[in-house]
Amino acid sequence: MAENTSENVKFLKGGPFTSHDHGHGHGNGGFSHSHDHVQSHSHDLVQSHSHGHTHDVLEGPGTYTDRDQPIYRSDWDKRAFTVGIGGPVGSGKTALVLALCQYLGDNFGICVVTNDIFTKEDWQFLVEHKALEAERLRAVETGGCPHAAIREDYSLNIAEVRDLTELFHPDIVLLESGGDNLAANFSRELADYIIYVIDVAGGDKIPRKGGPGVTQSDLLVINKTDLADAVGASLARMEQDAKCMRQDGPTVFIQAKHGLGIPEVAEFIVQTLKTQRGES
Ligand SMILES: Nc1nc2c(ncn2[C@@H]2O[C@H](COP(=O)(O)OP(=O)(O)OP(=O)(O)O)[C@@H](O)[C@H]2O)c(=O)[nH]1
Ligand SMILES: [Mg+2]
Repeated sequence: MAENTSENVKFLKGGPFTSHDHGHGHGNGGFSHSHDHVQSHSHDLVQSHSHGHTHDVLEGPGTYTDRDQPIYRSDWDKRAFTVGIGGPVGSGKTALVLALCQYLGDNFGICVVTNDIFTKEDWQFLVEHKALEAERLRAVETGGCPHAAIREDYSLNIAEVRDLTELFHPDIVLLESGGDNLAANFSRELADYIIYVIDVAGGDKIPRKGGPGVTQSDLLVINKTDLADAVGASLARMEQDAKCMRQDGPTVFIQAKHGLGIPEVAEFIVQTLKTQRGES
């Protein structure tokens, strides 16, 4: 395994001076981008601000059954299967990424891209814990609201996935979003499979509060079940609310830090990978 140093891992920085050629702009100070879309899309942006990106104004949280479906594609040799892992700050996204690398790493080629606002903290954590060879771990510094880099202008992340695919031909690239709020969710054009991580410590109200991550992710993960008693959270209530908010879409309870529930999460990922690659 290669030595884990900051020198042998790429660290990218987003910002207003990055410029690519693309058909639509986002009203963010000249930051436009290009990517090879399998499907074209448009953004119905109601508001435009000048703080780095624009915000979608949501009419509602959407529903699991009507969520954007995975985009059919066959360019796996250019862009590996991507798993987006989003969720509020501190819910356990990085702990889940580490656990998935450890669980899947022997049987699947894995790479990881972390997103942080102004640091490379999560990348550092994964390097220090030897989640993978350091070369397979990349950090994107988003420099703004994290959801911009996973939904509105995900060109930096797509570029990383393409580069990692060319270098390592991985089966799976795990993309960790920066910690965000309940309004954030991955673009389907970036993530083939979308996991949203919330935690018990946030209170058992979180599933019923909804938001696109809770309602429209392919898999809702509820982490830190070991803390339920400490914070007075009812897991049964969370399960019931999640079921209701997601029209019976899947929810898995885990303890990422202790490796509990990880095989179940991994199984969802692998099944979807096989289905999308036409292997099952
Ligand atoms: N008790 C408990 N703590 C956990 C569990 N999983 C993660 N943690 C802890 O929760 C804290 C936050 O975990 P992270 O994995 O950094 O969370 P994150 O969602 O990646 O955080 P950001 O990227 O900063 O948004 C860390 O101190 C973890 O050790 C768990 O299952 N149980
Ligand atoms: Mg993290």
